[in-house]
Amino acid sequence: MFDEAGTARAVEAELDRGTDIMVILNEGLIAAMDEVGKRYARGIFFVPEMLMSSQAMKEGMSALRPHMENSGIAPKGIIVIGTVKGDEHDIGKNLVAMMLEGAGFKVIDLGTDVEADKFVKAAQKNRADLIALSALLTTALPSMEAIIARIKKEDSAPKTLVGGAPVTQAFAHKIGADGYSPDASGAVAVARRLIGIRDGHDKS
Ligand code: B1M
Repeated sequence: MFDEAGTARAVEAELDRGTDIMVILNEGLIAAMDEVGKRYARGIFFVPEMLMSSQAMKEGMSALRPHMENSGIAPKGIIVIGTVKGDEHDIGKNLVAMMLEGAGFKVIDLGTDVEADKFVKAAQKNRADLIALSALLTTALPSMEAIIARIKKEDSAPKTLVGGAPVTQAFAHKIGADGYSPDASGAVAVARRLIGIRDGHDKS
């Protein structure tokens, strides 16, 4: 569970065996992090264990990344992504970014703890089609709401997509986000739909 090199080796071994990338992700890496979260909630693990696990997860994702990027063919749109202000969690956001890249989008990743103005400026500079916001802490949800409100003040604001463990469809609707997905693969489908709707035709 805390074995960074071992996690990357296990991913590579599964890839060599021909195991589907989504199976490695969902049944291997994400399932392991779910278990870490459960143990943290029960007081069996503490922050250092969560950190060590996240390093192992990142190594596993690095081993998967080249295989995911291979599936992309042509740029389909430009997406600015980040974890909202007040939240440092980035594994889910990185996964969403990786899958969007793999699906052929150009992704500008602003990292974690990102303020509203930074999203807006990056979107303007890169002429982004979509801004994607991730949050893992319930305490970061008001920040997500404020960022959406700030983005919507812009003339011809890009579409917005939100997600992360505490985010629900109802919350996304309440704060005025254009799209919501509970997971990374769903985020790709929603991004495709939103970018298609914005331009009146499918960019692909
Ligand atoms: Co923290 N943490 N953490 N943590 N951490 C959680 C989120 C928590 C649920 C643990 C728990 O209590 N069971 C809890 C939040 C409780 C709450 O808010 N209700 C929590 C807490 C409390 C904290 C601290 C406050 C702990 C402390 O310091 N006392 C602190 C906060 C720091 C901060 O942000 N300011 C903290 C710190 C950390 C670490 C730094 C140690 C580490 C993060 C390392 C990193 O990200 N680089 C960490 C970790 C690893 C976790 C858990 C264990 C795992 C999160 C994760 O990466 N999951 C987590 C418990 C859990 O989630 N089971 C927990 C795997 C990842 C693939 O899933 O990010 O959910 P996830 O992404 C999913 C979906 O949510 C979705 O797609 C992904 C899968 O397909 N998704 C999107 C995510 N973003 C999306 C965006 C989209 C669409 C879908 O569109 C744009």
